[in-house]
Amino acid sequence: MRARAALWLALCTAFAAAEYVDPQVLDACPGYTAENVAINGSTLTADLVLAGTPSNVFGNDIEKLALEVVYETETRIHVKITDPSTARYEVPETVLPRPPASGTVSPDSAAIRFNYTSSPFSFSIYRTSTSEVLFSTASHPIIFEPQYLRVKTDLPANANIYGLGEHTDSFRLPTHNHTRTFWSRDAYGVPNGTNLYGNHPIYFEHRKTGTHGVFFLNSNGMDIKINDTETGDGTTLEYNTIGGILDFYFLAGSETDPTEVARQYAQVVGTPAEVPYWSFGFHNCRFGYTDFVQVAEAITNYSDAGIPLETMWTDIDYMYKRRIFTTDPDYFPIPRMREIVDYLHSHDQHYILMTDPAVAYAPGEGYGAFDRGTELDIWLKAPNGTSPHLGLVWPGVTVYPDWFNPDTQAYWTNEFALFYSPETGIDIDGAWIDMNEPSSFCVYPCTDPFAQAIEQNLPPNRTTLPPAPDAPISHDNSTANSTGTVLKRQALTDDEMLNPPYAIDNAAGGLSNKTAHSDTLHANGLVEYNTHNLYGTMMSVATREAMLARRPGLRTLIITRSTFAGAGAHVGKWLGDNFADWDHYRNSISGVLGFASVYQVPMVGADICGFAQNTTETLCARWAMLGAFYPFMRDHNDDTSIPQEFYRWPTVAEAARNVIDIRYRLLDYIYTAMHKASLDGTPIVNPLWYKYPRDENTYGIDLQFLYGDSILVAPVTEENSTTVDVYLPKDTFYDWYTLAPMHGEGSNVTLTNVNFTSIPLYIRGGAILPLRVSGAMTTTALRQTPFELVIAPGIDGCASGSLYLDDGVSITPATYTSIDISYKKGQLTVGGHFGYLSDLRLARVRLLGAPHAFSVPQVQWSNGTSAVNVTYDSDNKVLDLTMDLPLSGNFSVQLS
Ligand code: MIG
Repeated sequence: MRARAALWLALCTAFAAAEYVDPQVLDACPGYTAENVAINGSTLTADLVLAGTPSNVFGNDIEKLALEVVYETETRIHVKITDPSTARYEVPETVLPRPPASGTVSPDSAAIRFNYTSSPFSFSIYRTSTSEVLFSTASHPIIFEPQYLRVKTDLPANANIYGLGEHTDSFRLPTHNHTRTFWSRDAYGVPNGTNLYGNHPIYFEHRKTGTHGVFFLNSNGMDIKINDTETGDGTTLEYNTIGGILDFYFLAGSETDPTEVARQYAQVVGTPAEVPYWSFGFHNCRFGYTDFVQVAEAITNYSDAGIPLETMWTDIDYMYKRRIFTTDPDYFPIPRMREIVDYLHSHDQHYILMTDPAVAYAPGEGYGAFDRGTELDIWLKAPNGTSPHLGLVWPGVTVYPDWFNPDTQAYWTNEFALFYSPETGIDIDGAWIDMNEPSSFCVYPCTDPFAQAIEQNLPPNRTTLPPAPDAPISHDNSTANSTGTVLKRQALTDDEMLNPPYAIDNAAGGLSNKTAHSDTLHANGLVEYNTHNLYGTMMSVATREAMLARRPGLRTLIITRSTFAGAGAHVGKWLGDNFADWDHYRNSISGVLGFASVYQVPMVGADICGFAQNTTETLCARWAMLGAFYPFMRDHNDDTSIPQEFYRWPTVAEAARNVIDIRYRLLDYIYTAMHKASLDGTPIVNPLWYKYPRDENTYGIDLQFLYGDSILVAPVTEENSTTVDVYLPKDTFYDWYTLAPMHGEGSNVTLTNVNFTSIPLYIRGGAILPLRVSGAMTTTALRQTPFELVIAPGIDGCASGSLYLDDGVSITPATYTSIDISYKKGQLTVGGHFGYLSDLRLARVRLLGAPHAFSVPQVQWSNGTSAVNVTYDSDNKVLDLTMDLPLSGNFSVQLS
């Protein structure tokens, strides 16, 4: 063994600067020794001193590191390893504020604990109650070099790992030779196994004994590799990042409730932003509405087809020469656009336009958005520090706002105020932000034929690029660390930033391909190399500010393409350019689960019916129905694909009418879930295993999911099929349509004859659903309809639910209603705070699984009594009470 280790150590050095290094080589690197270990209350510090000959795998090993471990809460440990002699880049607090620690936590009372060995240094995190090791670097030395940092843990065989996205792979990640790469990318077709638009270096690991989380707070390019151990008796997970520091948050989660870890993660990255009630309505978009008439026609056609359209969207087609903050005077003239918006608003509908970050480079052309930004000097800079960094996007040569520049917010807010002015511009209700990886059409160094072709198509006066930048300036400057010591900031040369020694597995190739070049400069001495993955989230924050400035005090809907950890606190997200095929229909579920149940970005959905390529009637029908259970429901497609509005085919139209009716009846249920999410991060969409954590059959399920806590959605998943195997855990369920009870046996139930206008849905036993009695054509009309309570008792005969309602638009509503509803031993009890009262009425109560009819002639109401009509459906065991009561105070009623 020893001889073998020595051999690997020798090889370790020899492999310097290789692109691929055998894992065993890295494991044979010397690692560190912990010295001067000091424990002070909830904090442990130590020096980590390089042990033995440097390995210098991808640069020189840093000789001395600083370790700091803090028990921040009873369920969270923060482990940070830095270079005490250099101010290395860290994700700025302005982008991701760090969570406060809750006073002094005694390690003795913590749910997870930190353990270490000094020589060679390694650390582990274990669950206090069971002593189970959750994370351990033992036998995998830490490597810390200027542009290569590595940490590796052992995990159980076939570990159940979820997260590490954005991705289109299975929700439970493969554990065999699987690499997740983090580098925001304009990822047309969203291929499996590649880096996409968003970066969320968080995973949840589930074991029968509990669920915990590990968040690696690092925005640099990285590969996270998951693989079997050589002997196959375990899994390893290895972080390989090309910058920043080692900064981990370990989340204890819980032994019994997997959603606990989601809430703990929300404490770190922020709880989701609340969205307007209307944003849960149905949205329609397409790239390729070539003039305002087509937009108007789509609005009318939806109405004629009786399909509720809540929000109409328009893509970059509206822009003049595809320049942001302009409209094409011939095809999308402002007066006509304003008529469309007025029409929508007067029909309680909404409108959203796309805004890209890239601004056309147009000196001397009187293009305000370019001129004002130039005046403020807010563009990303070329390495010379003075000329703007130029990319190539839809309008041709472009510059990009630098969100780190202190003047950029004012610029962006002003552009939104001007162009989206209610008085003179287009009065949008939400924003759609795209291309914010940031995307560019160029492959570095931007001389490829595609780029040239676009350049040749540039309008007059824009046929030449500005002169090449002067000699690079030094990025070297100084900054003070938290202890006030002035440290020299880590300085990388352009070449080091363009071609780092460790090449991450970016599907676009080099770091600078199809995006801002990695040696591009931001304000405050920051470089794209470090901050690339933050661009979309920073644009999100700036856009939210700009929207809030237009309509102070009102929530908005912002949907972004690129995200980083924490984005959900500001915006929602769509899953980018999928294909109109069954694979993408299927993998949209794991995409939605990732964002809604792990990343804390619950307002999420994929392009329904598929973005690129031509959809089909049956795919679109199935997808309309699946998409009704994405939190964000939008039909969108590409300009080169056939039109796919829901009214284009009879089957799709009928499917859409059916399912939007169901979605709208459930709207207050999901709105209530969203409100709870905004308070504490409880997921609004759940994988089955969140609710059945001991049932191993559920761990890999990602073709079924729970909308909210209690609606099991089980779409047909195969082309042209009318059959689906639905896994029902051992529990009571009720068929959504007949309301008949079914006993789940922990096995598949095969459904046949699922026609193309319906989707299998089940209510989980134990739930009380606050439903609207019927759907409506707009969410405004929906809010006028009365409520129905559906009581679905669980195995123990009990059920509970809740309802939250407010004006649906205010960030701080003046009044709200928040009630708990419970059912036990035949008694239904409704109680809570009844502040928001506008027309809330109760029209119906249905008790499912009722063994026989009861006679309930009166409901005892706090302010009186009301007659009720009672019927009983003995086939489906449904006791049905109808009434008309104000929902304005506590009440209870005995149903047996
Ligand atoms: O280069 O605005 O993902 O939804 O329709 C493509 C046009 C730019 C990509 C977005 C897509 C949008 C399209 N955009």
